[in-house]
Amino acid sequence: YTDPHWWTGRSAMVHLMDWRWQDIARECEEFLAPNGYAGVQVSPANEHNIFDDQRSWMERYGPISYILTTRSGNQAAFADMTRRCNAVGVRIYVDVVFNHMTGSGTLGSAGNTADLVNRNYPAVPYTREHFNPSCNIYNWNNPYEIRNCELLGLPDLNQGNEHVRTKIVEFLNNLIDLGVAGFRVDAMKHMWPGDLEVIWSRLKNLNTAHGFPANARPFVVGEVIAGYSIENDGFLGSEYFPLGTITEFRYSQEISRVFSGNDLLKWLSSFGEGWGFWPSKYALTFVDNHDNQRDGHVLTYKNGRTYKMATAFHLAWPYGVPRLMSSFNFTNRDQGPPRDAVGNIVAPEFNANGQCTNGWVCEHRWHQIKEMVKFRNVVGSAAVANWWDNGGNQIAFSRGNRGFIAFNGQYGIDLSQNLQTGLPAGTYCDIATGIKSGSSCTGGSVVVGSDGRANIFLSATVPEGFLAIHAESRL
Ligand code: LM2
Ligand code: CA
Repeated sequence: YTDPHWWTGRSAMVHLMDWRWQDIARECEEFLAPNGYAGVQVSPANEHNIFDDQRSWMERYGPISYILTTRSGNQAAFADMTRRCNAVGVRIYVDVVFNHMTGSGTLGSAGNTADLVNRNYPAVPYTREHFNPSCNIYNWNNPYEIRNCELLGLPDLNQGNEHVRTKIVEFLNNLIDLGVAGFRVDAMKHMWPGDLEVIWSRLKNLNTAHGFPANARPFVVGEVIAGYSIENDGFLGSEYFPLGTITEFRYSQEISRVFSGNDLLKWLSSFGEGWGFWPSKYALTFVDNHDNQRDGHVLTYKNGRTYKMATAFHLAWPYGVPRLMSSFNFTNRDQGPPRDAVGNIVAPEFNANGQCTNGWVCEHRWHQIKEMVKFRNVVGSAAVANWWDNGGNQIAFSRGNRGFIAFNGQYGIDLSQNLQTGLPAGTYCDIATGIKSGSSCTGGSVVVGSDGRANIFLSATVPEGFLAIHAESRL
């Protein structure tokens, strides 16, 4: 469950939060595939409660049934998306919510209803006997409470119940039939690993008609926050390793802390297992996700320069399975995605530079981020080499002889050094400031000598804060 089934030469996924299926299909064809993106995490696809006038994004984490009709489209549109994205080598991972059902709102996006008082969800169907007895999670270190009581007061399904297992398996197998490559499992730490193992064992192999090899198992990223030690959390994240990868929240917190200026960049030389994070194979990494980008503790699109630097490091560094965030603009936490007068989600619109304009942020289209995805694809599995730092906030390293990147996070001090890039001699286009266009570069360039060394200059005020060159940016 740890293989994301990426096409050869691709290496990063992006969460297109709250995009419609038809818009994702088009984005796969027109932008993601041509720019080497490997996959998309899509928002929950099953029927959810309709909240209020604001049509908050949170709606989609309150299931009403497993019918695939949401604000993003219906099952036919979902199937069209997976077919078109798989055809161009972009995998679809769907956010699945089955720890709980909605605890508010009684009308669903497919027109079904819920009777909250009686725990009645007829479109599944679930009734009271399928839920755990009602209790609050008071002690987050108690493994029984976090699994069997109600997260945020949401009615908690009992995954030990045979009928519940059957309904979840049917739901996930329907998505597999429709061509998904895997799942983002919401609230995974609130479900027992043993119950999930039974459910996983009943899942089909991925659909070969969508280009997956025979016997391929779905990729899984489980939302598991913390779980660092029995003492702190009452359970271990490693209990979930047999089920796939899990979200490495420490990665998000620490990379944000470092690039916010609260720690030295030089310590990044051991980022990953060296910082006590999960083994790389089981770690899903991100700078921000749809939850913590709203909490103000991590870097997000709102930070601009430091966010681009953190994301560039994220993509340049070989640890974990990287997931990028692609947001809609928000000014309050609960705000929903861009919509029209009657509440329907609207398609992203693009300016002449290909940047989103009408409320969608589209970080994945930002020049530096798009180009760093390419950097990651070009360097492939080449090892980190030629690490250099100034003892503070200026760092540089290569990925074998395939790519080289330097960061200047030192306030007020230019980076001006003659450094070993590991690359063959030549003139290279700096992808942070430009792109290669024929035999010239639209931005800065770097001249690498026959000894692999180059004069690297990054002024303290350069907007991007980093410089990167790779085998395919050679002029
Ligand atoms: C997650 N991961 O494990 C999601 O990433 C997160 O976004 C979800 O919460 C959470 N688990 C449950 O799926 C979000 C939001 C919550 C919101 C829920 C459900 O952050 O604030 O809960 O979605 O919409 C809110 C209230 C809650 C209330 C619920 C009504 O906080 O008290 O429950 O709405 O359905 C009665
Ligand atoms: Ca639970």
